[in-house]
Amino acid sequence: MNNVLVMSDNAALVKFFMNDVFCGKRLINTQVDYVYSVKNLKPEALRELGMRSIDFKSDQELCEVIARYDLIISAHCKQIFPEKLVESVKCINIHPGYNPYNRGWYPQVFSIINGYPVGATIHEMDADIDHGNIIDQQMVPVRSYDTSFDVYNKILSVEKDLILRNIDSIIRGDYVAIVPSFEGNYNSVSDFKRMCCLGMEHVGTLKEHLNLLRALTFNGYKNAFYCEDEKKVYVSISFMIDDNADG
Ligand code: 0FX
Repeated sequence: MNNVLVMSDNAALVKFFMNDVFCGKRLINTQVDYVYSVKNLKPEALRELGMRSIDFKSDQELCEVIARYDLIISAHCKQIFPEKLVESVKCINIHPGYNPYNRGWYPQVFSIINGYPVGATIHEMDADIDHGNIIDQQMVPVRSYDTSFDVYNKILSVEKDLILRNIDSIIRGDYVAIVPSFEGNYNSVSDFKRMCCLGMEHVGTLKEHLNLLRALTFNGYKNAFYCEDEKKVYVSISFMIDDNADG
């Protein structure tokens, strides 16, 4: 019997794991538990899925996990996995970026700005963030009029394809993982927040400014802003595409 722990702070991905990945024949020899990280401040949707939180900063919880599980799958998880964990149990990360480009937070936001490839990666975890050997990955195309939201939705779709394509070999442990050929770069959530404050005197090309605004446009979030009359003015951008270019 394999004991698998799925750790995720993303309810859509958890539903996918429950309904489409760990279902039917895959459950014959596999016991799967689902947890979210203690850092998650809005866990209601995950609780509704029957999940409980876990805190890897608690040595007791960490030791219980190490003793119980053969495989841990991290899927958009907000807590960093400690070195002791990744060195004791096989830990695999599903990451919404094309490693090693723009490792860390919100890869598509940074890719829209710096032009680095973006997509999804499944990789072995080591003590650095989004850093281990790559099991499989796929790029998504980014058009000049895609917002962060548009690219993110393409990434989620590719992530699901990658999971289905690799899950059996991950459980069997007979996949081939490749060492990334360079270190890549890392972006933090503070890098993202700094970008959200628009420098109104900033000088750049129109393309650079369009890229900045579409990188910060994501349905449901207020990101880019400037201040006027002691108020924050939030800015997002929309593009309208006319298929009939001659019309
Ligand atoms: O589930 P997830 O997509 O995962 C994110 C990071 O992309 C991932 O690299 C990290 N390992 C994980 C812990 O967090 O998280 P989310 O639902 O918070 O964000 C989804 C997208 O929403 C993000 O790519 C950009 C956008 N977003 C998110 C926040 C919180 C914004 O545009 N503004 C925001 O304030």
